[in-house]
Amino acid sequence: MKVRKVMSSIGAGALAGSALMAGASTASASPEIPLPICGSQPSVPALPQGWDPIDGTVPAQYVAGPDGATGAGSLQLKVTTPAEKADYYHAANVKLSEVGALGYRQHTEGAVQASYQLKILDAKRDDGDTTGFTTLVYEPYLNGEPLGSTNGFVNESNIQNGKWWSTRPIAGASGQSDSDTLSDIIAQNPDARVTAYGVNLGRNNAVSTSHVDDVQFGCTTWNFDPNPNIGGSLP
Ligand SMILES: [Ca+2]
Repeated sequence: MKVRKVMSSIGAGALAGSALMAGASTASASPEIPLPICGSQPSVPALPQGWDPIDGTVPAQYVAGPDGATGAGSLQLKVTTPAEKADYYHAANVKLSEVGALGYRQHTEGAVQASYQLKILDAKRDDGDTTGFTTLVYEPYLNGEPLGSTNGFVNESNIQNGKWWSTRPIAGASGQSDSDTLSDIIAQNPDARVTAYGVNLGRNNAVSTSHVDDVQFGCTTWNFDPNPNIGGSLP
């Protein structure tokens, strides 16, 4: 609530594009975090609104379509070799126990669907790593959906209730073969917090092209589109 009071005093609209300010919940130095902007929000190449790759080897692309995309287009993640990785993330600073509804829409041609990911700090690492870093991953194929092309967009809704796996060994989850519900992971990692959320395809995936749209993190849903054609001429 402190954040919202600050926002209202200095004008939330002026900050909505730059979307960075200090965390409000602790007196110690906090990482800058994006403003929580509720509702459906546009992310386009000219104004990504805080979306960036983290360690992808091939860029995520804003593209027109495919059919069924919300608005004019979507975000394309495409890998052509198992060494490639395409990802796109938005910063956050929320305790894992306090995240709201999570979801996305994905459309896949090829082998593997794009995953939804949460970057985590302060989880209980089994190997003694004190940062508690891990990435929690939701994969459609680990949640009852077949691998391969989807023949259109699939709504992955309320995935906070699904099974997740952890890229690092943490209490309650260790690797792809040990997926667990988010609530069980939260129960065993009560201090875990989310530092970023996003979507990913690869590494170690066969040739796949996935389109993603309407990425939901709590009250915010991101609609990826190409730049709008504003038309007219500049003065
Ligand atoms: Ca869209």
